[in-house]
Amino acid sequence: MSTVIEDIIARKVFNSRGEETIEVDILTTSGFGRASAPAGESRGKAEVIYYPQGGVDQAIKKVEELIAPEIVGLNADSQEEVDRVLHEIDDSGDFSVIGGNTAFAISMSNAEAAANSHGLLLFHFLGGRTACELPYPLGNTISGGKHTQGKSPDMQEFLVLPYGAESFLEAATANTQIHRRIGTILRKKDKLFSGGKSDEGAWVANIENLDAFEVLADVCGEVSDEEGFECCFGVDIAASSLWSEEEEAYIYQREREKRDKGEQLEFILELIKKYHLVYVEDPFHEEDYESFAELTKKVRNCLICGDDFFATNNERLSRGIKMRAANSAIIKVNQVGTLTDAWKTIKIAKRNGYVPVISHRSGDTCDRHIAHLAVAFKCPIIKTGVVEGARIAKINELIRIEEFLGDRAKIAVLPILKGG
Ligand code: 2PG
Ligand code: MG
Repeated sequence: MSTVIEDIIARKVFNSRGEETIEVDILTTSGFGRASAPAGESRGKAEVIYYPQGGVDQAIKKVEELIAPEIVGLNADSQEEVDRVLHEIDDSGDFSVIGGNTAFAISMSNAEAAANSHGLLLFHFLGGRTACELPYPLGNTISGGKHTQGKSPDMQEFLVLPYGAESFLEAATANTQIHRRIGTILRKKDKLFSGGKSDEGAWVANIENLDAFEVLADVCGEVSDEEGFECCFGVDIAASSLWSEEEEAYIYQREREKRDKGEQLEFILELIKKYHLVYVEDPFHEEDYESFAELTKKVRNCLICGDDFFATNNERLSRGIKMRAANSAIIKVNQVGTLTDAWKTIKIAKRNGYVPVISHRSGDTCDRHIAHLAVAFKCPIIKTGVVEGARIAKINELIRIEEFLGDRAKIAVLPILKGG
């Protein structure tokens, strides 16, 4: 079988928000791969630039005129070489010439084309025969912050993690039950609640931050008892969107509170303790390495995860590791552009005991690749929502992978139990 790239086709499609995005097909002599790029709403400053000036149309032109002549003829098996050529064509450092999402769609469709040429599923091709660990699904149940409009909590995502489940299917089932039940409670709590959901399919309600934690605590407790395993929860504060440089404080509009650096640290510590949070993402703005390190030192059994903070960027992660800032890192391939770059960041994270959390974007497509990356790269958590088409595409793919693996499938090992 031959894995030589014969053609590359780029087109404009839409993401779950109805925004234009790029999709790429790669054809080899004996296979085919397709990938479309997602988009974030709350983006880290260190992320690559999604598109060149002129948007998706310009990106497609770049594929046809600049990229195709260099990529066609390469071997799809050589992922690193394909990704290196993308960096050679665009050596801006932030992919502003061809677009980070252009690089993403090419890199990912190449991986799939290679796997398909060998007649293998992507996770098997990338992870080898030993790849048989399923991640825990970390699911968004209540939205706030930049992911909502109008009245809602200041914090961006209230997340559930059914840590005690023994299979992916069991875990995903618990998440849907928790999500549904939270909807019922919100109907009672917010008289004007109309069942509205955010881009990620999480509920949007007129409640305070702390109310959201109370609802989560009640529902997770109930579902844990019924299911007979622990369903824990956490939060993505997305603190860069609360931080005011002028006031040197985090502005909680909903609570009418301002918290300086020290107060924010105390507040987060109290939340972890009171609600036994097992996961806290971006509790500080993306340049505050010191506070990340301070918090990490003070907690046990709780993942302190960097998203905007690390931006899947291996240099930022390495700096964080030196300071022991955070103990977990979100991995979003389109924050860096290529699969090789993201894989490098995952390896650095693992080598240093940081838990990699592979993640969707708030504006996503029905692309299922991150489900495969979670298994291939042994990421013990996948953050991909609970309901909504683009999220379910990934959840359902993991259910299929678990079935495909049969007796060999096992759920990931996570070095957390209870926050505190
Ligand atoms: C986040 C993500 C995904 P966005 O902050 O973790 O939930 O949001 O894609 O908007 O950056
Ligand atoms: Mg985040």
